[in-house]
Amino acid sequence: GFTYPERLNAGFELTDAMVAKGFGDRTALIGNGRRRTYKELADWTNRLAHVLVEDFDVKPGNRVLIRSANNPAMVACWLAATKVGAVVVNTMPMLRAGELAQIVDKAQISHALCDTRLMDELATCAKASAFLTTVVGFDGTSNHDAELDRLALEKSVLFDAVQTGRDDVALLGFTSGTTGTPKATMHFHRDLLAIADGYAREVLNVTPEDIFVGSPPLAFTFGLGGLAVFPLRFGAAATLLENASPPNMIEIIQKYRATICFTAPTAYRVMLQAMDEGADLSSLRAAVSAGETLPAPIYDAWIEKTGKPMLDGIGATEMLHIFVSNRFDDHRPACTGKPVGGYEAKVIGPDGQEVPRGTVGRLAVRGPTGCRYLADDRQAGYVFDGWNITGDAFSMDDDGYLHFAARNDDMIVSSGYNIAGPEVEAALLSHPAVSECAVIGIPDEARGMIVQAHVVLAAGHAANEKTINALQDHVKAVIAPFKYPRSVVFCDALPKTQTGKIQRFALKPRTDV
Ligand code: 3SK
Repeated sequence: GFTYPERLNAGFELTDAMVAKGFGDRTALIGNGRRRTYKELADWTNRLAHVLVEDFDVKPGNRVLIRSANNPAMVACWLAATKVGAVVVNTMPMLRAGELAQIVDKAQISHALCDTRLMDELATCAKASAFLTTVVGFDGTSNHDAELDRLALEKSVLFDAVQTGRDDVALLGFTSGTTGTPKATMHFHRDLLAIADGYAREVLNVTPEDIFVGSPPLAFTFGLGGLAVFPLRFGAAATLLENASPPNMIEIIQKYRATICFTAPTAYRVMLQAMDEGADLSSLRAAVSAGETLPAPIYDAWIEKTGKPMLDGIGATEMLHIFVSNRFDDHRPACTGKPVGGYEAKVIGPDGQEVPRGTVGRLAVRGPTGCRYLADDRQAGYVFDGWNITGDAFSMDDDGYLHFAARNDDMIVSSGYNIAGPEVEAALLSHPAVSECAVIGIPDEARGMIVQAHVVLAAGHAANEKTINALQDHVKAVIAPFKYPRSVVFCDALPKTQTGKIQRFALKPRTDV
């Protein structure tokens, strides 16, 4: 494990402490066409911290929601809220009012900092909320043209970060789980540093010369680690893209000579094609792939084209970040590697006992970070005897390498996003044309998986393209649009158990559409 002082504030450690260590003039963040040094970031976050305390009465322990796409202002808001001892909940821009309300209620959020371009859905949520009393807008384009920014301009660049304890909760990472009912995982100030001091130091060997790029939203702990904590912990730079499509990432890698990329296999497939067409991605020294199974052909093609391995890893919001990974000098195709320093892993059977090598079972892991659900009965199902029992099925070979077999749950992973089938079903069922439905993941060349909805129509509705479009638009309107069923098929009935429960596993992917 790692030892940290009893009084520890991760927001301070990633800003002012870095200036004190001599990184003040180095670039910390690149975004919205501007570079910001560590000194500028420290000053910016200190001004914001003053606003939070003096103008909005944020107290240590208050839960503060941040709503934004990936940009420097979001990172600054997160660091400032962390400095004042708040518990931060980062959220994705695509979330709708209903999804935000679930988060606000679960985490009892009192304050929200919101990119002014994304205010509508949050305002709808706030109007109906008993908890959310204060919503403040910030300028995600970094032109300082919103309430939070204007107030900050008046403040001092010096702020004494709250002396939080190393075991005080700093972050709530939300995960929708298989039922679609969100769970919040609590992470301490020390956890935020431990993922950098473990994975980023040991596996990536991050140096101040590194320039990070990637696609995961900062609202996922995968993105927050890879695009904020890791670079800032080591005096490196992060490039932040509001739209991290593969072409945009390719452009940024070439423009800034980025060295470390965090994204999903589907984006690496596009990068391989782009290299064939002349793109120069030779600056990348580390290509981290997680969130989806890495197909061996992509892994092989990457090595062939770049001469460097792709680093496949497995992480979880519950564990904060990656805990099993390949290494630059120790990697194999179709293999997720070995536990990251500080973590132990084993594969267990239904009785909780370790299974023989080569046998598929549930992956259990323990280490410096671990699952603490906020007020949730599901804690007992996830953590047993100090071991975190993940939702993934793996086998361990004779040499101790872990091999992914399947997800144990109903989660559909599409282009790196986790989509809970039941949530999509609930959205479909709220449309009058749907009498019954079930959602499954089906293989897809470009996205790994896509959502396929099997729908039994209500009387009077036609099984045609118009209805499909209407259902897709409806889902996009009620939940985050990335969750919509890209494939919709109609059927007369759904397979059910004798007690009437829908048997999703009995649904076969349909390609006749
Ligand atoms: O694989 C994931 O789902 C994940 C989640 C959180 C942090 C990191 C990763 C890779």
